[in-house]
Amino acid sequence: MRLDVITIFPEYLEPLNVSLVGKARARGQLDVRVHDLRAFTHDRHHTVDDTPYGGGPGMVMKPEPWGEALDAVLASGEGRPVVVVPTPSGRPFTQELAVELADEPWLVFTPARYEGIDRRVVEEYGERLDVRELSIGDYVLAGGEAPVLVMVEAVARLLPGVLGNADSHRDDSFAPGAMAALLEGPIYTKPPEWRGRTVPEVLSSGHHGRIARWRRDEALRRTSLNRPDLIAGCDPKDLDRHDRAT
Ligand code: 6GU
Repeated sequence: MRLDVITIFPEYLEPLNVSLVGKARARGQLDVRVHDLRAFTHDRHHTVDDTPYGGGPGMVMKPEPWGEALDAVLASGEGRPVVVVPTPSGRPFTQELAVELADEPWLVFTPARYEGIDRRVVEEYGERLDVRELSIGDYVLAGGEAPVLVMVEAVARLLPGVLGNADSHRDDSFAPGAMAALLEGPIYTKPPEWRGRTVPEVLSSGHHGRIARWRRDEALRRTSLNRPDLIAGCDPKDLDRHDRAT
């Protein structure tokens, strides 16, 4: 998979060299290219922003540098990428969307600073490309770079061969399937006792049926505590007769 990121803070994307994404890059499974938006300006001050039409606080990113940068990135590859525009005004980025984006051969991210990018950029490229305005949650960040890190990590770990174990994301919270819409319950490892705290006995019982039941009960308990909205949105058919309200 190829990923391009156009930003005025290329150094903000340094974490893409670390851990899972960094290793996927080193192995050649991810081709990540970070571009400095200011390289696509022509004035002495490398201006990327200007005052908003209609007045109001803050600054707006000018369309010309984005147009030049996107044209250069598009011309450097084959076919049409999906363009992801991070913005708190976008649709929610979900696990379902991560799965969908993980199937794409090429993603281009356009994280903005200031109040955002001149609307005409999304209009212009939206006529030719699949442009997705996406938000990572109901809070406002100072720029789209951190959301790009979030979205790239969510997508990259789904690529074949990136997470050592192909089963690792089967039971993810939010993964489609048997545990659909339930959060994962608590997990334990050795030692069997730590500061007087023991591991739930059932987990050492070797009884796979009882373990599965216990895990589902804990998942239901944690979900009703932390995300009651997910229980409310649950298809009753996905709850079995042993599932109890907690
Ligand atoms: Cl994608 N961008 C910014 N600036 N703030 C956000 C966001 C994105 N998602 C949630 N808050």
